[in-house]
Amino acid sequence: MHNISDKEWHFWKNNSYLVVKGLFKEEVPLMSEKVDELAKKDGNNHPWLCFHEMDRPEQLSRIEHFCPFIPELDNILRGEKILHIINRLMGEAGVLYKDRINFKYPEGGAHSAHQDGVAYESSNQTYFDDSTPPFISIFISVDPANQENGCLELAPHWALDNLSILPMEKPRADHPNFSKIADDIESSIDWISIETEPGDVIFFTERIPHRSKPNQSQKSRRILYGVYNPMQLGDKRMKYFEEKKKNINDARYMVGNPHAPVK
Ligand SMILES: O=C(O)CCC(=O)C(=O)O
Repeated sequence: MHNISDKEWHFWKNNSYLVVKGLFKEEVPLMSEKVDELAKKDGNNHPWLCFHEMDRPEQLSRIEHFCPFIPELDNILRGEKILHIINRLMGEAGVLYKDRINFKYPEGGAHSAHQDGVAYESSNQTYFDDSTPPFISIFISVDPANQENGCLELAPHWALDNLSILPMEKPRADHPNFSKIADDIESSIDWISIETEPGDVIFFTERIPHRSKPNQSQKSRRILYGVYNPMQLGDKRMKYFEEKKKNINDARYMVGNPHAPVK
């Protein structure tokens, strides 16, 4: 079990992200196997959701909502090892809100600059609600992620209590639901690249701006993601996916995401 040190806590408070090296190193072969099994079952006749790249619709981009069907990945995303850290960083109990795998195949997969919280508003939950701790995402490297294959890039010095929502734009007339942080704001940020090895975990909040570049290597870059909300808001996971399935191409789900509308 990894106990967050005072130094790590201080860093988290001042930066809204934290890297824990090697947290799931032992689980890498299992994660890799299960992620590959899912990738082979690409298609719309499964209970999980498959999304494809906006500019290469034959190319798998992400899979969501697999936890109820893949116990090995569920155990990782809902296990004590991760919740112990989430609870500490959140300052209260957290619960899994959504599960996804991002596949970034050669030449593809860039994620445009965005803040995740802009996509999480639903019913009485508002953007960047300052009455609750922020939702926390975890990025678990199944493959190495580096400058060449498009690792995660984050805005520097984004304090935990920074509630700024950066101006957005819709740059693609051919994909009117897709949005991202406005270009002039994006280029004014001095982005930091976080390189990871398999098993490393990046924790980051819904408020910190982030992005990633396309994969310019010859191998895929697979990342397992969990998003956690404060338990005081309830266990919202099933409701989130029920709502999403009803209106899968809603603009809310295409904030920064490079995936094509689902037919
Ligand atoms: O996987 C990445 O490179 C970034 C993913 C991301 O920003 C997202 O899924 O919201």
